[in-house]
Amino acid sequence: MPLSTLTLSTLPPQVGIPPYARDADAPGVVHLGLGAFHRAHQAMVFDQLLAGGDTRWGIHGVGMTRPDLVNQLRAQDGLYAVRVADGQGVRWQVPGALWRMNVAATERDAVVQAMAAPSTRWITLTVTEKGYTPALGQLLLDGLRLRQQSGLPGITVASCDNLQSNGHKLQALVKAAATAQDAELLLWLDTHCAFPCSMVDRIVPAATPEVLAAAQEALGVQDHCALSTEGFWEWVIEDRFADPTDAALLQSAGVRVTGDVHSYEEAKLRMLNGSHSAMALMGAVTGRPFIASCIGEPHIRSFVHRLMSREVAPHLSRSDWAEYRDALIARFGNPYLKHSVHQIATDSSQKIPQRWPPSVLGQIAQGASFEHHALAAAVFVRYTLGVDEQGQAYALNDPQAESLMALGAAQRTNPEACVRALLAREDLWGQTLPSHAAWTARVVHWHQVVLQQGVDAAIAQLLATST
Ligand code: CS2
Repeated sequence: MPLSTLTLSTLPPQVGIPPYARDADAPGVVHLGLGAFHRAHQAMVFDQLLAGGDTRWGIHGVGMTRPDLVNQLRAQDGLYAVRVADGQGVRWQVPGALWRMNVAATERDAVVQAMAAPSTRWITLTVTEKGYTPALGQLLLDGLRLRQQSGLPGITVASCDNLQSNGHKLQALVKAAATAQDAELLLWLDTHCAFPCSMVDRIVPAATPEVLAAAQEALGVQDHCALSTEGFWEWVIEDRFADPTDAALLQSAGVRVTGDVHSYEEAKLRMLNGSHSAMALMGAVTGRPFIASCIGEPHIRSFVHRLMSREVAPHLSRSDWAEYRDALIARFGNPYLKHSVHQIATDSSQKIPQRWPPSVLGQIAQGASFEHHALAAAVFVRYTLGVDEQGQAYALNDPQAESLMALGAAQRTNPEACVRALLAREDLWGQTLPSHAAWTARVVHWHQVVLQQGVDAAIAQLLATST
């Protein structure tokens, strides 16, 4: 018997279950992007609000492309277990906030209707960096147009992806989908809808067979959608809501509502995500499977510590960065999180621009060293070979995979030209770095060391210097 409404009452008493009716009301939130992150982060915040008696936070979840996940969740009535585990302990919880589900690719009309449902008050999004396409803008605009035409109130549309100024980017994307006939709709969007920026944080790896087996053991029933995460979570959101009373409600559930999301966003993108990408690429090339296996190596731990302290922190507006750094290093080492380096290396072409260039440019402006980022960039170039240092082949899972591999293929025969070609790409590095001779020279240098002596030796060499 799988986990479902029917089997919920059979779960052992130590498993947390929703203490509220899950079918009495219509969902108040439409969420786009039903991946692991949302289900173990926001869905658990909304679960708390529902548990507090506010029935407006049920989720109409939308998988963007994958019918398999939505089908599995439907078969379990939107229920799944989350293992929350770290040095503080291990507990299992079944959040109950996911009430309805659709797939945008095959059930677009149902998604548009959901956005325009009278009960809907929020649209939230975790569609990943590459999801911010004109098609997404059009989907949202169609839903919002239907709302406006039906005379319904405006809503809050909150991007929760790892993009700087995500709310502004989303608002611009939605508006860009409008045509000359939409003047009234645009006015309505500006006056009645809110697009707050937000920073979300919780490490939620894609589920592994080990987690599914642990779920079966803990629940006594099968759960095909179980997830594993850490105790830590953070959601910082700009105080800009269609319904201003939502601010206090979210705060009551532990969300930080502030006028200054920017300092949290930049610290998280460059410290956490920036280190993640560097470790993921190092792990992929050296054959270390998980982030915990990387940070468990003293030389990689020192590299990450120095990357954050010397090259990222000087440009952050958040002043408590030293505690933040130490907390991150502890989180990366969480042994319960089997966070695959290849999962994080996925879509690197879309992630690097947010994560590395701002710190490199900051260092350049101060005449300071950017060696750690240069080494990380060199490892990225090495990663495009598609084979690790043990000779094991791996796939590049990236919308730019083909062009990256085509450029990277020449690195054994003509390494310098290959690095130059990859560093010339403005879509990855922005407008300034591609023409920065010293940056290019240092990446070329580290790439040579990586090719000739391997990633570990390159890291050791960098650590032996004081830069
Ligand atoms: C990771 C993030 O996959 C990745 O790119 O860096 O998913 C990271 O785990 C989250 O942003 C943590 O909040």
